[in-house]
Amino acid sequence: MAKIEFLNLGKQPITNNFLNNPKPKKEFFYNLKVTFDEKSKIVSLSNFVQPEKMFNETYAHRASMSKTMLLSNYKLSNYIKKRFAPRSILEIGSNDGIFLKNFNNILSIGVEPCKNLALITDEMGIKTYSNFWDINLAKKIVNKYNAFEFIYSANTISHIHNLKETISAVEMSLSDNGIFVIEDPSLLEVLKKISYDQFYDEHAYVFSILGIFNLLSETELEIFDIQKTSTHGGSQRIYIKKKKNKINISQKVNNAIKSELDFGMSKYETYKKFAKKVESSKKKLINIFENLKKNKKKIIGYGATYKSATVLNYCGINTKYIDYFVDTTETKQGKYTPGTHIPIIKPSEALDSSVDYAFLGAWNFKKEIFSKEKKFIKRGGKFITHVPTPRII
Ligand code: DWN
Repeated sequence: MAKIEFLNLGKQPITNNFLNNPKPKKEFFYNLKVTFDEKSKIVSLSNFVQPEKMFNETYAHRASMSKTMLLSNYKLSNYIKKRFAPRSILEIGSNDGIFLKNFNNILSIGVEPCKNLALITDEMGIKTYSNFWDINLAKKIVNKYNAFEFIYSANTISHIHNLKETISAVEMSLSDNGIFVIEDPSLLEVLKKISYDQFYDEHAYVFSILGIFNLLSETELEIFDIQKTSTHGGSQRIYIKKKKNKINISQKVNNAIKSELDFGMSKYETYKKFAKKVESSKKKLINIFENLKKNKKKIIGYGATYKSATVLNYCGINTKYIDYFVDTTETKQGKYTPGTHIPIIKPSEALDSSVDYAFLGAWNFKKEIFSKEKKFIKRGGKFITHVPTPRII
């Protein structure tokens, strides 16, 4: 059985490479292709980009920039306290502390390779290791603090290339009754929503439950519960325990696997069909931009997300179509989007009366954005989205 390529999204930049200059002398590009492994059912990028090129001290994404994410992390932390009452927590990929800051009364340790982010949580008083997660780091941390009762990792395990080592490092860091929770975008949702922008340099994997189930089958870990969440356009929270821990396994696990099998996610043809839909999505989106530009409409981008780099570069949407992007993240403001070199500005200057349309780079925060931009909507301003199908709203 083999790994088979099913999607080619063309030349793509490093999504974190927000540029200081609209005409950079040098910019790194790679060919973004996506592969299905017929044996493990895992979907991954065909070629991984060197981690140090992506995750370093210039990392721009701050999870706390959205009210939706702040609330979601607050609610989750309360739920974890109630359901598991852990006395120690390790977070792999702690970003700016959006999750760990809710646990100030118990031992909380962060792991965050991006030094600028690790500094933020260190300053909050949360001991943070600014390293990549691997066996050596796990050994070091466990030697110092013992095994953890709760390990959490949101939007990070899908970013780490060596899955087997990642899981072994978790196995050695988790106490026998410990709980490991991972949260990442759901592959089923990507296939349903044609949200092909979940594929980019950092997303080495987009996980199915099936893939994680197969990955864990050779380890001492197993899935015992699953929650679907609406964050990041449709994610899944997978609850994992050691096999020797006798917590009941929820029926939701079998149900989720059945839904994926019913959707055809164990078959290559399903992914090939998805690739055809991606091509058609590209044509439709370009058409929308072309028509609006013919009619001299002013279009801006809303949310200079990492995801949007895939759409913009794949569809060739650049300054010919979009005047600028607006983004609340200070470290992105004053810079230019990777590959397409569109200026990024701060919200106070963005949606003036000259703007007719805003392309939703942050389509996953549509609700939050719509409620914030009532004035723009009231005066006839419209949004463009490519999910689930390119259209004007
Ligand atoms: O996995 C990853 C996710 C969790 O975060 C990383 N690999 C990188 C990053 O991906 P992203 O950029 O696609 O994530 P978001 O959370 O969809 O980014 C939203 C962006 O939109 C932020 O830059 C903030 C911005 N934003 C805004 O300008 N106004 C967001 C909201 C809600 C707003 O009102």
